[in-house]
Amino acid sequence: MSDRKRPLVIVTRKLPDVIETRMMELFDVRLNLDDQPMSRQQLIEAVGTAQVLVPTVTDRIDGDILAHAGENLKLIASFGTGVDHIDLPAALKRNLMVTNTPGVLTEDTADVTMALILMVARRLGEGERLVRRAGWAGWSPTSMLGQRLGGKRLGIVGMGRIGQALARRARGFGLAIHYHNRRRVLPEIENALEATYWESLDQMLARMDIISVNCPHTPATYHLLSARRLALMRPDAILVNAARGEIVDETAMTRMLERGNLAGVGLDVYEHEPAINPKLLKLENAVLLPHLGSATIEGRVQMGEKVIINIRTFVDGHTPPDRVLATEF
Ligand code: 8YV
Repeated sequence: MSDRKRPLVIVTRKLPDVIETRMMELFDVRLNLDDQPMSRQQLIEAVGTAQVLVPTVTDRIDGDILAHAGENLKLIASFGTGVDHIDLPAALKRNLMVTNTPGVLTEDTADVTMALILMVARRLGEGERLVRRAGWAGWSPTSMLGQRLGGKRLGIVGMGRIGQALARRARGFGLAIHYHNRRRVLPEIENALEATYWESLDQMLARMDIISVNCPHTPATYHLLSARRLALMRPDAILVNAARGEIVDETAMTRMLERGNLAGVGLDVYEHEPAINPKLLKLENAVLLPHLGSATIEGRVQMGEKVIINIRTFVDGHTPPDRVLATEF
């Protein structure tokens, strides 16, 4: 068995070179250089051998996989902030520590969320496609008119780090900030953002021009935007989601778009990633991105550094800084 300071660490996907090199220096590490996602069987073998597993959002670490965890496995140091791909109660039952990488992808994800809002409201994806297929006949006073952002109301569902970072950006575009959250945020944050709190999500949905989903996916937020709640939105409203696909009922949302009951959607995440509802692909008023929220070189390196710090702190016998508590989810 490897010594305590050089634990056997199995990484499920290719990480930035600089992170992999540092892991080689510090740990007895098994990398995945060709970046092929691991099969269930490979994941079972990995949890049966490793002391530390480093998964990503594309690995489903469910109870069945964890039932194969070997005695050596002590830590799941996930590369990413969301932990909905890990069965936390099952991990807790096996006394496994779970860590994530919060904070370092906040600004990047807020940037992409703001970009989605702009793309949908101003029809930028549609315009780009028009130019590429040589369909642009030249400027016209009345073609491709979108909606002005300034003066509209943005309702943020989930006012955590990313929700607040989005609010700061949105204010610069002249949007009024509204939000719904499990807990009301501190008065100084509300004041700085001039944000209006809605205890009732239903009431907020019915009154906003734009809704942005920025909460984590947990059993409590699965289909939070259900068919019933989506139907409360105004037909001229826009919905964007850069959090998790499972929070929105994708089938109901697609039907509403098809019927003109929603003006447009901007999505960076999907209910059954990487599969996308084929009907969405046909809709001009849907902006579809491939889960790019945290996809910056700087962000991915910082995420890797957090993974290393969590592992090192843990093997040194301390509580890692980004310990995930099952009670928070
Ligand atoms: C990450 C994300 O890239 O961190 C998250 O929760 O959704 C993404 O931006 C991904 O999770 C990496 O595992």
